[in-house]
Order: sequence, then C-alpha cells, then structure tokens
Amino acid sequence: MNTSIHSFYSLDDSLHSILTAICKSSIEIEKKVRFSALYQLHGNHSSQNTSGDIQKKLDVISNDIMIYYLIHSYACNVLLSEENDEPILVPADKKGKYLVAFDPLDGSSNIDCNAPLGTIFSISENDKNEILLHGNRILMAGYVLYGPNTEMVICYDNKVQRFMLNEEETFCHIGRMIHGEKKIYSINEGNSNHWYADTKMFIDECKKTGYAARYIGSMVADVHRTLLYGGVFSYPADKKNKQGKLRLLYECFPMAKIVESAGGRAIVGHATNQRILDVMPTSIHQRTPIVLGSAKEIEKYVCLSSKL
Ligand code: AFP
Repeated sequence: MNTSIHSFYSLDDSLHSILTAICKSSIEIEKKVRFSALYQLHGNHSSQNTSGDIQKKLDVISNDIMIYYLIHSYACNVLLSEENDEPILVPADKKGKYLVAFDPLDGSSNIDCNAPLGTIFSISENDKNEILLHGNRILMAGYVLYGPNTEMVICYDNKVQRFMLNEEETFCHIGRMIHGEKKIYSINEGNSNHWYADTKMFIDECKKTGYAARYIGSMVADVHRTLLYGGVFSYPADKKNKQGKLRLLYECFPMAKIVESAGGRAIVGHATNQRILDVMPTSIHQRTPIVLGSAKEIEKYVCLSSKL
C-alpha cells in the first residue's frame, strides 16, 4: 500500500493546508485537461498575459482554480501567478504567512495536440509580506505532470519525492527521484541560427558524442524526463531572446530547486555559471536563460564554455 502525500510528510498546519490546496487544484486541473476536447476547452482565451503570451482557455481556468484554493488555504499572504500581471495580495481575513509562486498550466501551447502539460509551484516563508524573494528561500517546490499518468514531484527538505495520482484521487508515494544517466539533450533546435557560441559548441559536442535529441516544448515534461532518464535541458539566451524565454519565478526557481536537490545543477549559462537559485529577482515576470541537468553534464557545459 503506497503512502498518501499527506501521511508522507509531517508539515506544520499552514504548509499542510497549502499542499492540500495544490493537490485539490491539480486534481481539478487534471480533469479539465483530460476532458478538454470533449468540453470545448481547447483553443485560445480572448486575452494575453503580461509576458505577451496568448492565453489558452485552460490557462485561465487553471489559474482561477489555483487562486481559489490557495486563498482558501488561509495560509498565504502573496500569490504570484504567471497568468496575472500583478501580485495577488490575499485579503486580511484569509491571510497567512507564505508566498506561493506558480505557473498553473505550463506548456499550454501543447493542449490542442494532446501532449503533456504541467503545473509548477514554489512555496516560501514570507513573514514580511514581501513580493520578490530570493530562490534560496524556497521551502517546498514541485510540479504536477499531466501525462499518461498524473504525477506530482515534490522537493522538500532537499529531497525529491514522486507521488502518483490513483483512482481514489490521492497522490501516493512511489519513491524518491533517482537521476538517470542517459545521454540526451533537450533544446529548441529551431532557434539554433540565433544561438551564441557556448550553446552551439555544447550541442555540437553532444552530437559528436552520441547523444539523442528529445524536446517536447513543455518544460515540466522535458525536465521530468531529464531527471529520470538523464542528460541536459536548456532554454538558453540567444541573439533574439537575450534573456531566454522561461520565467525565473514560476519555472526556473522551482525547477532549479528540484534539480539541485536531486543531485543535479541548474545554472544561468551564457557567460555566467551563476546558480539559478542565486539570481535575485528584480521583477515578478522576469525571464532567465537556463541550463540544467546532471552535475556531470553541467560540468561539461561549464568546461567547454570556459574555452571560448
Ligand atoms: P507555453 O506555456 O506557451 O506552451 O510555453 C511553454 C514554455 O514556457 C515551457 O514549458 C517550454 O519549455 C518552453 O516554453 C517552450 O518554448 P518554445 O516553444 O519556444 O521551445
């Protein structure tokens, strides 16, 4: 019998409530995703989010679900969502002491073709009601992968655990995340004309040394595979997108926390080998280049780029 996520961790009341809110949200989002084609949930919403992305109908629905449950956890004071232009300040009567940053439905351009999607989140203690917190203050980070199985991966206390959603709508523990060792690179090669020399050199080296290429275009699925099978994932800076594409707070901080706690590394790359978690955010929707994967792969990237 697998242990449920709630029995697995002994958390204080507030963290427990937030984790419950995230479980409830992802169970609802999972149903919307699973039946989206039947209930006309494919396609675009009539708006764009602050990053200029066209919002899908399911982006908006998933965001509303997450906000509702997190506010009603009575444990948060600030919510930062990739889909909201401004921070959400929780009303005084429902306020707690944690900040939660989340991307309710990452990879949503994959919805209409039935490819995997995910929810990404991080939770930080926030006694002073701040908005921009350093990545090193994250207490718990995780993602939910809506794939053939629905799986929640949680990083807490620097350990990464896997939980699978069962028929009774409970996330059950299936084991600790073990880093794979396969040779796989994962990057949007369509951008290669714009790449800087560091990325070009590293990917050329991967090709020369027998790596396979895998890229879904849904960060949760690409990072999950990178963790389980091994290799490297990158959304680098390039000449067109000087800050890459991915958002520091909603995508890169949580993934960096998870990857590092599973024994890997996550760095900014391109002339800086700074840890992603050491980047001090200056705005809630800021983007950052990222290179992540097993420690061995990142060492190789650092070593090659130091020759430039
Ligand atoms: P969408 O949510 O718009 O599909 O973007 C997904 C994403 O933020 C991330 O999940 C992917 O890794 C990355 O963008 C894919 O971007 P490209 O389509 O430019 O490769």
